[in-house]
Amino acid sequence: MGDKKYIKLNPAKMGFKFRGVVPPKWQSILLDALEALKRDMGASWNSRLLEKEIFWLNVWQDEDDLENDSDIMKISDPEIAKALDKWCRKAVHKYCAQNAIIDGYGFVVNPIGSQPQVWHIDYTTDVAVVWIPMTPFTEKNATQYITLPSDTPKDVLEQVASDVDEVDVDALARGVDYLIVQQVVAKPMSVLYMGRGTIHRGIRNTGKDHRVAFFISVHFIKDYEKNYPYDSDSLRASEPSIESF
Ligand SMILES: O=C(O)CCC(=O)C(=O)O
Ligand SMILES: [Fe+2]
Repeated sequence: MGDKKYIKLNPAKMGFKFRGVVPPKWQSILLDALEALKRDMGASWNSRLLEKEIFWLNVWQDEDDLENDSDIMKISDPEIAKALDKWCRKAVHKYCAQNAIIDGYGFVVNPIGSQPQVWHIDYTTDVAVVWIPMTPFTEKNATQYITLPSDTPKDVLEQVASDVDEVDVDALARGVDYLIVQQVVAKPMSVLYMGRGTIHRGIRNTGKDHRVAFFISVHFIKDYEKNYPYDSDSLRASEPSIESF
């Protein structure tokens, strides 16, 4: 199957799907990994929470997606790191659409009192994410997302694809008859698959707990340099110096 099949945003792929619950044996790996990471972080875990911004702890990322090694929070316990890595690769096979290529995994934390995010698509139009709540996803802390009608005009989809880091939802709404905004509410250890190109955002956490999720991100295009049709700057969007422009 050629890469070209995947390049456009496709409303049919957008949205979240519940894929079941993490088997108990693997739940303990995720819990151990989070505890190990917090231990490794020491005081910086709390200082990150106090910044009240949603933050990512990338435990592993594919070399091609890495701008800078310091973005990675390696788990220092090798047993835990190895078990987690093994499970993530199995999970991609089990929970993602066919031919998914793993990009990275780690945790996303939404601290109490955080700032809401802008609507966006993660990295590129070709990326899907498995989300696993480590703490409850509630109406007060969990991800919102948008699904679009199957007949959404091509130019409207292209407009969204042209700037995945910030989606103008007002403009989007003007270009379609309707769109649907939904929110995930789910128990810890639920497996939620966010399809390719899903427009979504983290909300302000008005709950009583810091919300923690595990994520595994995947993509499908094999050769981005050759086959990704949009501005490849978006591939480097995680680099803070670019984000701030
Ligand atoms: O934490 C969330 O609910 C979503 C976070 C997110 O989408 C992001 O940081 O890219
Ligand atoms: Fe996101």
